[in-house]
Amino acid sequence: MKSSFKYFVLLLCLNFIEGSFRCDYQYSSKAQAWFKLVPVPANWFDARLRCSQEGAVLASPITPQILAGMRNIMNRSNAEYEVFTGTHATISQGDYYTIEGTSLSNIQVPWAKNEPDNKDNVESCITLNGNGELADRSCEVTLPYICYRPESSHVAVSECGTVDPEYQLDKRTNKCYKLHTVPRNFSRAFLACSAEGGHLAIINSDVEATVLRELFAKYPDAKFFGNFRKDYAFLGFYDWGEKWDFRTVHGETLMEAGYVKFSSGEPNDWTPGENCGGMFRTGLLIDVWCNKPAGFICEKSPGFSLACQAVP
Ligand SMILES: [Ca+2]
Ligand SMILES: [Ca+2]
Ligand SMILES: [Ca+2]
Repeated sequence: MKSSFKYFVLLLCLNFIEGSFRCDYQYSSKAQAWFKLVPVPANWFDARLRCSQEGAVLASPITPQILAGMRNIMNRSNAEYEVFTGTHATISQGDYYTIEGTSLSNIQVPWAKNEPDNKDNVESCITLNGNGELADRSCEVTLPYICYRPESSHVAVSECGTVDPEYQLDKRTNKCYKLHTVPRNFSRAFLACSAEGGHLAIINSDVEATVLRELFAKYPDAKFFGNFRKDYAFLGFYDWGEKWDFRTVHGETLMEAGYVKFSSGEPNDWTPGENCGGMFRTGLLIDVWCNKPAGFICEKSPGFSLACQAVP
C-alpha cells in the first residue's frame, strides 16, 4: 500500500515535471525534449515549416544532450541517414544560426571530412550525419529531418486530445474545430490541419454547417490580419484536377459527404481556376482560387489522444 502510494506520487510529479506532447514524438529525458524523425525527405524550407506547424522546431545539436538525442533517433532508424538541422544561413549567406537563434560558432560538433566547402557557392543549410558530423548542403536538396520540442512546464491536454487549446469540441457533432486566422493557400492550409492531427473541415450535415457558421462568426474581419478576403474560409473539398467534380479531401462527392448547399451563383469558376472549396460566413459553399491565401477551418476527431505523457 505504502509503495503504491509512493508510485502514485511519483507519477503525479513526473506528469507535472515532464509534461505532455504529441504521441508521434519520443521523449528523451537526457535532452529533456521531444524528438520526431521525419523519414520522407523534404527541402529545408518545407522541413522547417512542417516542424513549426507541428508545434516544434527543426532540430539543431545545440547541446551534447540534444546531439545525443538526434543521433539516437537517427541510428535507430537508419545509420546512413543525413538529416537537415535547423541551422541555416538562408537570411544572409554565411551567417549561420539555428531556428532558435543560436550561432553556429556555439555548436560544438565536428565537421565531416572535406566539409564545410560551400560547393558552387549554394550551400546555406547544415546537415548532421549518423556519426555526429556536420556538413553544409544546398537548402534545395531533399533530406530527412528531425523535429524537436524542448520540455516545458505542464501543458493541459484538451478534450480534443491535443496540446493546442484552440481546438474546441462541439457536442452537436462530437468533432473538434479550429479556425486559422493566419491566411494560407489551400495547399498550405491542408498541411497546417494535417500537421495538427486533423484535416480541412468537411461539412457532413446541416448541423455541422451551423456549427462552422457560428465558429466563423466568432472571428469578425478585424481578427484577421492582412489584405485578403475575410468573407470566406477554405474547407476540405476541391476538384482533384477534374473541373466541376468537387470532392472532399477524403474522396467523397459532396452529396456523399452530406452537404451540397452552394451560395447563389456558386460554383461559378469565376475567372477560371477556382478549383478549391470554401464556405462563406453564411455557411454556404463556394469555389475559390486555391492559390489565394484565406482563413481556413480544421476538423479533428476527439476519439484518440494526440497528447502523450513523457516517460523518463
Ligand atoms: Ca558542403
Ligand atoms: Ca465533418
Ligand atoms: Ca466561385
